[in-house]
Amino acid sequence: MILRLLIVMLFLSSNAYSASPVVVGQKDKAFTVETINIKVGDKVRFKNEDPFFHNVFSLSDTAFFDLGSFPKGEHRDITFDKAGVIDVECAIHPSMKMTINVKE
Ligand SMILES: [Cu+2]
Repeated sequence: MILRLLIVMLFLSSNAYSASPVVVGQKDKAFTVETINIKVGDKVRFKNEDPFFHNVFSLSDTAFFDLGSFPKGEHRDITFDKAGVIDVECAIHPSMKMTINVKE
């Protein structure tokens, strides 16, 4: 009984943890972090902190996405459900690159 209760508590606390996203900002035409290490099921928030648009995308097999153009102060969230390496870029600023490592 106690073991089952512990498992339920662990499950609930791990869910609460994954609910808060890892923030990757776009500031001064660059990503605020070069690399992040996350786990399958984690959420990443791409937040534009520049006074102009960014268009964050990935052509990686692990996670193929295009967030579209979004202005200052806005963000887009993505939950990563597959392990692997993801190269993230900006369609508007070719020098912008960062990497997401998703582990099981
Ligand atoms: Cu950009």
